[in-house]
Amino acid sequence: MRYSLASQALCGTITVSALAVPNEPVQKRVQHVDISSFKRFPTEDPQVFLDQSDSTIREFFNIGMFNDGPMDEFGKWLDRPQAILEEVEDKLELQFEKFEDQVEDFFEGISDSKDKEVVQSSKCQTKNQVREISRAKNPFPDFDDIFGIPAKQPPRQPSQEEEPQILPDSSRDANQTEAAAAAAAATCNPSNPNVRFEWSNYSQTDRTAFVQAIKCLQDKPSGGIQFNGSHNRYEDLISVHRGMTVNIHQTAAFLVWHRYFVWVFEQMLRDECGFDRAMPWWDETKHAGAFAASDVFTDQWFGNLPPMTSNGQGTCIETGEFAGTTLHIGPGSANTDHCLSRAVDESQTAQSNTDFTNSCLSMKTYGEFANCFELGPHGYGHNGIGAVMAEVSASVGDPIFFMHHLFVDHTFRIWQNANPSRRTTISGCADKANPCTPITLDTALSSNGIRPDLPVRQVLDTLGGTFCYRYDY
Ligand SMILES: [Cu+2]
Repeated sequence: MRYSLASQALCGTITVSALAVPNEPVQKRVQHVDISSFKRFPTEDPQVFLDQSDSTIREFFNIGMFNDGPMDEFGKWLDRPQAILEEVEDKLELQFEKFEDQVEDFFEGISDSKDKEVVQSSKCQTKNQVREISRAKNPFPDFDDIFGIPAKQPPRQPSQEEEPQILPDSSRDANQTEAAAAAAAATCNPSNPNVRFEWSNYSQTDRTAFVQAIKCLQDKPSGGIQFNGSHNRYEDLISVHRGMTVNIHQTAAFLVWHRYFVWVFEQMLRDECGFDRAMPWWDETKHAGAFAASDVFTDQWFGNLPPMTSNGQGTCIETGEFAGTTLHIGPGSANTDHCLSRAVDESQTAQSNTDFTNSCLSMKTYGEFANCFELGPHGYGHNGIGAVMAEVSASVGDPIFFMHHLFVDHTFRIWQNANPSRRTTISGCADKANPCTPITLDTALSSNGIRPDLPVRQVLDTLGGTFCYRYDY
């Protein structure tokens, strides 16, 4: 199944078409457009345009604009969850038929008016005039204006020569207030946010900088006695996660709190350890059933991933950048010195596969998706890596925790991309009390003071201003 937006303003004719089936185009003159090449929208804020548009157009543009990934030369979204594509296919075809009718009506109208001459004699050199007329009369924009350069751009491969772009990010200010966050909301350009690169697309120098910044946190003193059991700045994060475990797992806070937590971690790397690169993420679906072979688990980076011992125990990690790490928080509520250990069970990591992930992505409600993914690939990832990672409350002790939760956040964002309302609504219980406290857009997410609390409404939108990031696919 392939989609492409065809957009042409050729001598007075605009053709817009959806191509649903290869070799069976519903329209001629199809032009394949990489939507990642969006330059601008007819309204300053793309969201305003989307909000004013028909719901299906909105859905289409939402997918187009916010889809995290490239298209191939046939206009097919790469790595786009198939379920979402299938869901929208019929709607798209209908919508584009309607659109074409409107465009035809519009030009028929022109041919009966004083603009007729303009159109008939337009040829190509008066294309701009036709566009002006079209812009004035057509409820839809001239798509050339939206797309900018209608050429496919190759997937971005960061390298030493071309480091991933980091935009000035006011959210890095540790002393940021709510007001500053609100001000920042006006500055996130959704078409040019920070990009989180999948590990295999993340350069060697970026990998080094990222891992060294984590080690830097481990070498800094704890922020204070409020972080129970902590012996260093990194362990403050373990302490915060453990202290909140009951309310942030198996509640509606799971996805938003962990997104916020990964952001807190990112801000610490930047503000406290000088990390100034793009963030990575780790696509676990590529390594389902073979985590140990992933090159995050190498001597160069996070160390190896040994199998469970014959008596079901983990093995202390003695290779990689975190070799010999002593953890002081955990297991559970204890504060006992213990090593960073792992115990892979690939039958569990096998559950982090694309089918399982897609089955969660097909869920319609926040609660269904969250539950599916938390207990599914998220849980299997923790348990599959094993040992420290398998002990929920103190699992942050293994730095791979953040790579795992970047994968969780990636999936959350892909789920949100399918429908704009998923960035502005939430439901469910914020705790396990009976009756529970309902989660709302104003529910505060806290890191016990490591960074300012943020309300759910800001965390739901990764392009909302406080956050300004997308994933490379
Ligand atoms: Cu957690």
